[in-house]
Amino acid sequence: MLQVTETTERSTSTPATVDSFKDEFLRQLRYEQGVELGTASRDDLFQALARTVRNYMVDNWLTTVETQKAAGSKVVAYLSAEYLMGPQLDNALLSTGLTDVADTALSSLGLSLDDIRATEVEPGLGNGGLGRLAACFIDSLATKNIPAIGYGIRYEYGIFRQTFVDGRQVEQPDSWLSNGTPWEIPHTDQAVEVAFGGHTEQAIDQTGRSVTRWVPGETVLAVPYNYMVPGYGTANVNTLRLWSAKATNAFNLHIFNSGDYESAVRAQTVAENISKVLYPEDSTPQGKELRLKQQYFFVAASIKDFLRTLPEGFDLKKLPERIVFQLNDTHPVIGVPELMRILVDERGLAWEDAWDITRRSFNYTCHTLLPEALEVWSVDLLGRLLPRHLEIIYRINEQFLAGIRATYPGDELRVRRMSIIQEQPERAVRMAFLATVGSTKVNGVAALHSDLLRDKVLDDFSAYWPDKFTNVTNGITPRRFVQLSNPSLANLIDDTIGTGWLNDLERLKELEPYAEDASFRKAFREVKQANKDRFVSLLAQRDGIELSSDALFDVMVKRLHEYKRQMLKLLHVVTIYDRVLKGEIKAADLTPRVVVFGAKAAPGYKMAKEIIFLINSVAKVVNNAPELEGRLRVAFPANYNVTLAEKLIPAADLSEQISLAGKEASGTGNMKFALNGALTIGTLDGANVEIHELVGGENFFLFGMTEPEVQSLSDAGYHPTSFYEGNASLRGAIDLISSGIFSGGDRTAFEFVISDLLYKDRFMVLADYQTYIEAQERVEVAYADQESWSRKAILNVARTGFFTSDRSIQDYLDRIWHAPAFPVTK
Ligand code: Z2T
Repeated sequence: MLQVTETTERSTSTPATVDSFKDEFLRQLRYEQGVELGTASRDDLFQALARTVRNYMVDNWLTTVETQKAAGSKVVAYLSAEYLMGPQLDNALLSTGLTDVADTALSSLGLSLDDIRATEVEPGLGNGGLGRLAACFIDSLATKNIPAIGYGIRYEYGIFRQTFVDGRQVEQPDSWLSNGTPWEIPHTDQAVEVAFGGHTEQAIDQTGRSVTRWVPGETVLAVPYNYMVPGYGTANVNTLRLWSAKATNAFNLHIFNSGDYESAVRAQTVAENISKVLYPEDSTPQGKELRLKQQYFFVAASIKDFLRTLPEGFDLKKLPERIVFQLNDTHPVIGVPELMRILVDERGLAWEDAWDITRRSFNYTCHTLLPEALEVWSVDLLGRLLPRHLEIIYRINEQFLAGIRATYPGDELRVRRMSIIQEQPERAVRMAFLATVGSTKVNGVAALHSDLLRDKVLDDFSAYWPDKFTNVTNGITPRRFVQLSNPSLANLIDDTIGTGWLNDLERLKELEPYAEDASFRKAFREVKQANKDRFVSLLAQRDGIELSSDALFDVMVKRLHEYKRQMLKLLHVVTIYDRVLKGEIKAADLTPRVVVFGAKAAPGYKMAKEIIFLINSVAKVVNNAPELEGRLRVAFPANYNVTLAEKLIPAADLSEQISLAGKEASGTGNMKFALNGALTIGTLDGANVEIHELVGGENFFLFGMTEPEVQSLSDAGYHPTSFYEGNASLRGAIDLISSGIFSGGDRTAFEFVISDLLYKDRFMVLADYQTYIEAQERVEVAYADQESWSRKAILNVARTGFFTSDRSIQDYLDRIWHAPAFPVTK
């Protein structure tokens, strides 16, 4: 039998052979799934295979946990309400080095790894960029041997499954756990209690001091579920710990004692609802009570979980040497008053000491600039749910504002601006301010974003604490988004510059000279073509969408949001159609183009849902328009998720990153596309600025206003109607939509969208229309010269190694965490 030692010894402590792998797989199938090979369902096969691979990670995981504990090294605790992990099997095979072993073992049983991997249901425990970033970061932390733990929530239902009914989005529950998941290990015995509600009272402690005590109204259990997070090219396997809510024994006792069995059971449901479902709003929090409960639930459990690992008698003043909590946006910021409560109320520390420890233990990453995306919690709700925390927040605020008054005597306007408590339209806690006050460092997620945070959103704070503010530009894991999703490109890179670049991504620079090598360009184009073919057959099978792969693939995938401007992309599509209908251009002269959209709308976001309906309506007509001679196709596969992204991104020629400048904090899809050899058409927004700088202006289709230009236009008074009136092509596109041609003659069907564009257009779609169309014309010209296009595409790959999340993590380490790597030796 084939013995694959070279790849397996690196990271598994049990060297796997094809035979031992096969034995373990068959054992799993028989004794864990309880089926015969001959009658096993696809899911049986997947579960058995996944657990087989998982078990090859366990030894390294246990060793990692033990060695890190013994060393007492500093731990990075990443606190995130979302982890958008994507399918796990391939990544586990890659990091254990077992891909070939598994493939051979399964083949010898007459099974196909490809078929089995396609059955995996991805855990969609996130909305979009923020959740996917958390997943990339824990991958890089493990790869870089950093003692780290990811804490989050094990939602029973992740992000909804999107379907289209008559072109409109309909949400279905994502019951990703219905067959169970092989990747988790629950620890009911390690559950911790989390309290809510009740009131506070004054008490006298043993030393005769007056102390505040929180007398909660209810408690729930937080049960941890562990997921292994294997590093790549290392034996290090870190932990992702997701909490699930369970009713406490008190609930069960209650069931016994009360005659009212029914309402007792109902109370149990209430407790367990906490981790029931992920809130599907990206960047527009709804202020729901259950959401605040979720936040406190996972943060309180996580802090307790970490504190109990400290040795008896540990001097809490040394806490910042042992842990650093990273707040992934404001969702976990209730951890700041929670740690204060533990230190002051439970551990008896003086307020000042506790405050010093707390501030030194937390750091805050902000992910937005949109004012409506900044979380606030009404004082009413917070006081009801967490009365002691509200008192602590008040005291933090009092002290903080005393400092402001001392520095800026008489400046009460400033005090009101900076207060953690807003007064209008209702008294509420500004979570971003609490996070800023309670943290050592505050970072934005791309250079431009960090500048705008410092100079606009949090300018008073940066004036007061200039050293608090820093930048860490986002990144993506090249293991998942190059090696796994684009194996053909990865192979070509291996063959060209050798291996080792996957965890040293700047080495992609070595590809630069090959941009001038015609045979490399040809090979590179063949990779892209093969990826298009692969995507086309996937879409035929997945959605029944028939496409030609012989076209420019123009892709816009991201959450549906007005600021991201899917409408601008759609106006381009409609403009082409309009010009062909009017005979201004000949269909035969068009570069065949496939426009792919992928986007979920928050279920309560009316405008976003209407835009989805409009895109689907335009697609239906355009795809059947004989005038276009099949030169323009619009595909909008439903339920864009990580699984689809991994197939779609490698197939793209053109990456649409067209948000209004100053609105997209970073974007991370933009990085994935560039690293897979797509060219970007984009504005100077978020990380586009850095991509543009790195790849060079000749290799990027730049258009649109800059952030300062947006600001001046807005200051001067923006009137979208004048752009409509002054631009015939734009008028043509908008009029075509209003004509009813996309709605069976109904001229009012898209009024909601169109009248907003004409009279409000908060994100200045009409102002950027002309330069966008011109940039698309440059795309057409550039694509016509395939050799030159390939050169540009190759340079995009070669010059974007900076965007590995390994580099982001190194920046966090250098600028914020200062936690040493701790390689695990087996
Ligand atoms: C989110 O995905 C992002 C920002 C949010 O602000 C919330 C969510 Cl759920 C509160 C995104 C940003 O929009 C995007 O620009 C960025 O790349 C991503 O976070 C990761 O930083």
